[in-house]
Amino acid sequence: MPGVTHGVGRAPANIALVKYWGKRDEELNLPVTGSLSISLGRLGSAVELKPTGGPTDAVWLNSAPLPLNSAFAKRASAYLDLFRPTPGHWYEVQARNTVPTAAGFASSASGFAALARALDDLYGWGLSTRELSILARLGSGSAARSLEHGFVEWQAGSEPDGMDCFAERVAAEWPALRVGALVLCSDEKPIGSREGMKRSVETCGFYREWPGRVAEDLALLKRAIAEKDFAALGAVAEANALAMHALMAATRPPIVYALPETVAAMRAVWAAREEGLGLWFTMDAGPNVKLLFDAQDEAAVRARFPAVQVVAPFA
Ligand code: 2P0
Repeated sequence: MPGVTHGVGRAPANIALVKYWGKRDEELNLPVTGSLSISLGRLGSAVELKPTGGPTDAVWLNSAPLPLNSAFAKRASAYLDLFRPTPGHWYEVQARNTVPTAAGFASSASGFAALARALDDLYGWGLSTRELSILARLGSGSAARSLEHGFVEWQAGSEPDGMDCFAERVAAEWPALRVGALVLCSDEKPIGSREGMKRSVETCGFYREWPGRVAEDLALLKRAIAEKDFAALGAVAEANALAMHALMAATRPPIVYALPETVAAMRAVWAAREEGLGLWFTMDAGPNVKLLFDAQDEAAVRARFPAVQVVAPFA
């Protein structure tokens, strides 16, 4: 388009309270089940996108050029292949994470959601949030949930082309909700989510139980959100994360992300709860733990977990 020189986009990171683990279509990132997340407000990604002369794409992360064979640069280029007006039309991607780098929050979701917004801005498509969610999903499944703030539900859909597979905001505000990141290890994980969930679908003996479990957990979570029942929200999120990690452990070869520090943090949460503190956790495809609590308990949580990084999703 003449005169259009660059596009920009921003998107929040998100943490799933009911998890996505397994696809029915690997090319379109269509999930087996729905999922429901909380977006992390200002923490996320910002992307600036410019067509360039080439001879390749140039991908930058936090002002540093990424090697073209790095995982993120390869995934970004493969995604941009879907949109090049002509072969050999190259882009410069300047991605910035506004998540503290070591905070342990996934950046691929906010990165691809921000990139979808930057493409929409560059080409002036004027896409709806629903259409942007579909577009972002093609880069990374969980990116479908990073187009909105607050609670976001991603519908699994059933159409083979995925046009009914997008995420939408759940109409609810919960200003006192806090998410705390406990960064226990920032080494690269032994196996990425993409490969791990594929392996679980193919080899986990009770993967067939998972869709029913997710359907129940989604219903419980939506009721907890509607009723502002924090204990119910925490209980379903923690149980769903543990069920996902059980699927991972029952995968062949097994996938175990937890480290001794992860188990110690889980036990510390349970001990705090025994003593009456309203504290729950969730975990993703890695060893770090995310705490869920109410703002009124922040001092008590910080006293037990001095290194916690606290996020107020509705601030
Ligand atoms: C989630 N995770 O719901 C789950 C919980 C990890 C554990 O979504 O292959 O990076 O790009 O669709 O989105 C991570 O998976 O995988 C993820 P792809 P993605 O947040």
